[in-house]
Amino acid sequence: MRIPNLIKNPEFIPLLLLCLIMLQSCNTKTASTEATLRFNSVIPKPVSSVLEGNKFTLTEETNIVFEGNEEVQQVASYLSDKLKPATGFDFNYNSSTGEAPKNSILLTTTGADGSLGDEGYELTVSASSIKLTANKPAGLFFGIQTLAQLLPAKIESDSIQDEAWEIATGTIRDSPVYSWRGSMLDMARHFLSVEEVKHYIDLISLYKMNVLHLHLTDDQGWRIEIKSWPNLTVHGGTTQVGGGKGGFYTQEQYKEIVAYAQSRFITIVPEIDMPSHINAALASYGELNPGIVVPKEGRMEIAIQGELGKDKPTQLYTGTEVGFSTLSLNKPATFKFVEDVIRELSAITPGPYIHIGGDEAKVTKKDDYIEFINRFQKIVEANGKIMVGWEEIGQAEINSKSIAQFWDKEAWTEMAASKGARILMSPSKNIYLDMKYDTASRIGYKWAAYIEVDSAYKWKPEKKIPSVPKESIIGVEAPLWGETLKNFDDVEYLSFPRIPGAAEIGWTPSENRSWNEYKIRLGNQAKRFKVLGIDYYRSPKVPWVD
Ligand code: TNX
Repeated sequence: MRIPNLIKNPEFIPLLLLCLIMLQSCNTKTASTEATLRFNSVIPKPVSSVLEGNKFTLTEETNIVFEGNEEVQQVASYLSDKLKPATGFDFNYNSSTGEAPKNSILLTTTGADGSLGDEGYELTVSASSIKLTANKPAGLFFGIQTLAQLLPAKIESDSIQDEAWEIATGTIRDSPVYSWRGSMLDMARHFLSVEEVKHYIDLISLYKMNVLHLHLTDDQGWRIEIKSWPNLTVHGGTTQVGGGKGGFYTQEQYKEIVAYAQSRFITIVPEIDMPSHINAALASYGELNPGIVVPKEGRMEIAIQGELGKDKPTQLYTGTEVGFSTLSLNKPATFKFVEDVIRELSAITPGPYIHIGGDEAKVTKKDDYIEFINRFQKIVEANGKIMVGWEEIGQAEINSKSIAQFWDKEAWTEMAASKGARILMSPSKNIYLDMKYDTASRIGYKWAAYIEVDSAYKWKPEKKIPSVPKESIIGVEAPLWGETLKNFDDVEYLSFPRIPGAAEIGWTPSENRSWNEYKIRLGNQAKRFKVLGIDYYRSPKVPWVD
């Protein structure tokens, strides 16, 4: 019997159907279940993602092409560096014009939709090529973070992996709701090395955060070299909470951190905490010490400052009390010191912001406090920068350029907003990464709240303080205070998995977010956390998929 006749035979129809089904399931173009899942699990959740369902596979022949300026070329180079270790492929990147050539990833700043803004992007994955379009290089960079999440988790590995580098086809259009999406590290309480800070930058950049605030000074340590006041680090940098050896960054090292952050579109915001939280400076320069005597009850270590008296250096402090030290308006050295520090710091900080702290000035008279902040604002602005301070600065005559960081008291934040200042949202009950998850957490504090992964996610920045309008809010920042952190594993344990949630709160409009949907996407990040070696808290609230 000839074959066409065989096909015509009704008895063979079931067999024929079976063959067709088998052919379909072996269709080399259809995306795998995993690739589809990845497409639907991106964090932060994109504004719109439309899955098509075929696949693009990264191979040795895939090229990276770019269209745009030198900064676009640098993003292309970043992409090539990011994809190489795990795939082992040598991606060349060349400039090009027009559409993406077959089997290529095109990065372009031509023809982007204006509504995507400065940080938005459009990512189109077809079976034959990938096209990433944005108005600005920052948008391309954030689009690359999405692309990385569409690839298998092993793409984050630093050694060659045997893996089919499949990406589901479809289109993602995306842009952030807030322009400040950050985290803060407190190296004053426990020092962190340059390498550790860079690693943290890499981790937060995976979720499109764009600010890293460095809490560089506090009672326990001064961590940034100030050339005109060398003892700040020579002496004030030599210890930390618990009495370890501390450390500091030379200006060169600080510049290295800033440049590394810049290459990941992250702005460094340096903080010099004043007029309180200043003991490390008072211990380094006696002429700054007003010799305030504070009550002794239960605060032995604090009392030392007063006992040593005016104009003499205080002792270095390794405890964890807050708010006991202060600068004085009446000392001739005070503003020479402040001006020198802000001037040197501004000169090595390309970003627009200088954070002056301003929190918990418990032994500074209220009128003096206000005078301090007013003068800090002038000094910061004279150095061409924008002043950022904790919510307490709302009590001073701050102007509409300044930014107040809400952490606890609504009233001061409202005062700041009513003066036209922008508000950075860091509500301690929701987003303080140093708060324990629950009673079993091995490190962390609980003074604000236990913050499980769900309550860290569920709040809405624009609903937090009813009288602060959404337009006043510049964004969201997740601070990680360092008193209880001894090493980088501790940093990871408290920040993951709350960092992806904080990043999503800053990126995705509240009306597009829901915990029940988010927790599934977060659970799908477990593989990525594992490849990245992140020592994360395995919350029972999240359906982890390993
Ligand atoms: C309060 S929040 C502080 C920090 C502490 C932190 C510990 C804020 C502006 N100040 O000095 O490290 O609590 O959770």
